[in-house]
Amino acid sequence: MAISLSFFPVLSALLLLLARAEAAIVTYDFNITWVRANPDGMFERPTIGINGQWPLPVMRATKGDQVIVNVDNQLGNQTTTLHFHGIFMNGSTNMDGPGQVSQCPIPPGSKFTYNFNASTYWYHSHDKGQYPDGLRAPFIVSDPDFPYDYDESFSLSVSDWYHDQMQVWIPKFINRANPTGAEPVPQAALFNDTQNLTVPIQPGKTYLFNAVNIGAFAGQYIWFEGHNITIVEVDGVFTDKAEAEMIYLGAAQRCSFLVTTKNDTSANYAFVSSMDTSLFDKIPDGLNWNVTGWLVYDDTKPLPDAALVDEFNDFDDATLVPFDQMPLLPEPDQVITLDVIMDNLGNGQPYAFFNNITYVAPKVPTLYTVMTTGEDAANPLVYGEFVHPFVLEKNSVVEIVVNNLDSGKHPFHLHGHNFQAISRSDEEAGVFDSTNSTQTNYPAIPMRRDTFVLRPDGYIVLRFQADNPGVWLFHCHIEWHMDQGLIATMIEAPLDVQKSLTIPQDHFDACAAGNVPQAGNAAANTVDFLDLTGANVAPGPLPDGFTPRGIVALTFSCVAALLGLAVISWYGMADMGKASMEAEKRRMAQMAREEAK
Ligand SMILES: *[C@@H]1O[C@H](CO)[C@@H](O)[C@H](O)[C@H]1NC(C)=O
Ligand SMILES: *[C@@H]1O[C@H](CO)[C@@H](O)[C@H](O)[C@H]1NC(C)=O
Ligand SMILES: *[C@@H]1O[C@H](CO)[C@@H](O)[C@H](O)[C@H]1NC(C)=O
Ligand SMILES: *[C@@H]1O[C@H](CO)[C@@H](O)[C@H](O)[C@H]1NC(C)=O
Ligand SMILES: *[C@@H]1O[C@H](CO)[C@@H](O)[C@H](O)[C@H]1NC(C)=O
Ligand SMILES: *[C@@H]1O[C@H](CO)[C@@H](O)[C@H](O)[C@H]1NC(C)=O
Ligand SMILES: *[C@@H]1O[C@H](CO)[C@@H](O)[C@H](O)[C@H]1NC(C)=O
Ligand SMILES: *[C@@H]1O[C@H](CO)[C@@H](O)[C@H](O)[C@H]1NC(C)=O
Ligand SMILES: *[C@@H]1O[C@H](CO)[C@@H](O)[C@H](O)[C@H]1NC(C)=O
Ligand SMILES: *[C@@H]1O[C@H](CO)[C@@H](O)[C@H](O)[C@H]1NC(C)=O
Ligand SMILES: *[C@@H]1O[C@H](CO)[C@@H](O)[C@H](O)[C@H]1NC(C)=O
Ligand SMILES: [Cu+2]
Repeated sequence: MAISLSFFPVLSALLLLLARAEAAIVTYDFNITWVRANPDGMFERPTIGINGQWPLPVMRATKGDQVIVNVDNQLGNQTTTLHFHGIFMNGSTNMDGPGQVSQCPIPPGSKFTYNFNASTYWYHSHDKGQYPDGLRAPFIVSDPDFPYDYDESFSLSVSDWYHDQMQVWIPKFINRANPTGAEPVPQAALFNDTQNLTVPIQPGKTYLFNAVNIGAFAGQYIWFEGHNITIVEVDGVFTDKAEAEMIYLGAAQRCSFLVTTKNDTSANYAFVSSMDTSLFDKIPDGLNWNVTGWLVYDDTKPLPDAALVDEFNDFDDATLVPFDQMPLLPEPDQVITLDVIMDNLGNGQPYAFFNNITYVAPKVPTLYTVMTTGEDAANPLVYGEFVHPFVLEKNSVVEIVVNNLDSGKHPFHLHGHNFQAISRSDEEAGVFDSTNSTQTNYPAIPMRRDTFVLRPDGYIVLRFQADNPGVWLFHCHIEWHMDQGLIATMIEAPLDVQKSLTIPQDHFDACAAGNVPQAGNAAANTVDFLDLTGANVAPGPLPDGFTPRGIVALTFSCVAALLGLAVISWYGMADMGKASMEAEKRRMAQMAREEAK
């Protein structure tokens, strides 16, 4: 797993003055260590800390600063990496962080330096599904050109929280005893890695909140009682002001907003984040999926309970307009269409797919394949089928269409870029039809961000210009779905990367220490780059004629109530022989008919 760091612009007149001076060098020394923490007050657990502390430090820099992060992996029993989420890593794709993509995972006992220039935001692990274990925090990048006035700013993280470690959860989740791929439901929601957060404020002022969802799974509805909020930035892109009563932040999304306080101090006000329970297969008894904080005008007055909200009326981020008014990019040179499905493979385990391909990490980090395969680096074959590579031409306009053939929401994230989010359908709209002029009626000034939520059984259309040579993942930011393989790899201008990039020695040292090959194609073949023999592959498909989705749907809609989990587990554990599956299918269909009577 890797750790992602997100950067939020924090601005003030003071910073403006400072920033006009020379770009600074900001250095962080991060020993990654196990600590113990109990942020929801219900359970103390081992959590991944930095320099013996958790919550993690909020990283801060000003746009253009050179940031150096010296990582020392002192976990003892896990590799790690850091991903600086939302930072474009323009000219430094090797500093982006995903393990086996742009670097080797950092083995326990090894050191590794990230060195990059801050564009705009959080940081988190991008290795071992690890960031939900605590290795994530906001990264605030101030921009001296921030266009709006405010008096004071706060960073504000929201997240879900699990009591068990990912090394415990992942094998239970991707398991044939969980054939439907039901994601583990978090135990709590957190604000700023705690609950009951109190925020002292003064009347008649304007506060800027840099909010980031650093959670693993749950999207969150966020609102402030008695106060509207004014959105001014999403994912590092300044927007025209937009007033909202409530926002929704999918996993990994950021939003900065202004809150203007009242002129009287007669009461304090709750603010709430509510996990999107539509993502949960079931709501466990006793779960509180909300977390409350308070704007405290007067600390001698009570902190009122949050009022219940009947309906979530969240602001539609697709209607935002970027402050720079950048127009719609021209017609694309390359269109990449990705169909999302969740399904089982022959081992009975649940996986996630783009176009029937589930991501499997290559033997050689993809960037190192770029660097060591000469002209063949422009041939997608060398990266291996299960990396799901797309080679992009320098400066071309690329359109990504994602069709959701699944009934869940997915927050899709592109590394290395903001994309224009030019279309998003409602739920149940079906697949995108590029010949339908209603669907291709794009806004003249589309909003840009780096993470965009795809609705159930609908589609999104994204555009960006390939002006950042490097290796960039495109993936769902729900950690469970990443672990299930919902990832494709954009290999942007690989021959340019070869010419311009130098990889520092400590990056190779991490490979050597972890016995990871550093050269050749995805199979580590350094002689014949087009020979992928021995490359990592996904498990084989289910036998012909077997349709687990049908059975799974039946199991849930009709049979679960009758037979309970025993049937689901039986299904998962059963031999995947065709005859027995067909028999089971008939049995289920029969039961469904009986149930319907
Ligand atoms: C926050 O307050 C609620 C209600 O009093 C309480 O149940 C919960 O344990 C508190 N959380 C923490 C982390 O103290
Ligand atoms: C990191 O760990 C090393 C070795 O234990 C220690 O010498 C150093 O002071 C630590 N650095 C920080 C910033 O805590
Ligand atoms: C790694 O170490 C932590 C802290 O001691 C421990 O809680 C965890 O179970 C260990 N993980 C594995 C996979 O052994
Ligand atoms: C970072 O900025 C410095 C100074 O502006 C520049 O010399 C350097 O090339 C930049 N690094 C990258 C990776 O772009
Ligand atoms: C959240 O925590 C960060 C780091 O401790 C702090 O700087 C920030 O002010 C906190 N935000 C709020 C709203 O209290
Ligand atoms: C918030 O905005 C809505 C409409 O956008 C408006 O009806 C409501 O009165 C506003 N509330 C406050 C507290 O300003
Ligand atoms: C507070 O008072 C100032 C000055 O009288 C006024 O401009 C402002 O609109 C008031 N703010 C609110 C939220 O009522
Ligand atoms: C969480 O908040 C929502 C919105 O107010 C409410 O409908 C729901 O009942 C709350 N859940 C719990 C467990 O309190
Ligand atoms: C995925 O597989 C199904 C069933 O074999 C097939 O109908 C479909 O066309 C495939 N989709 C893609 C994008 O290849
Ligand atoms: C075109 O798309 C719109 C919006 O999704 C839909 O309502 C309409 O039925 C489509 N038209 C055709 C001819 O498919
Ligand atoms: C990367 O930098 C080049 C110029 O050095 C610029 O043209 C391009 O727009 C940048 N790309 C991104 C994504 O920031
Ligand atoms: Cu997803």
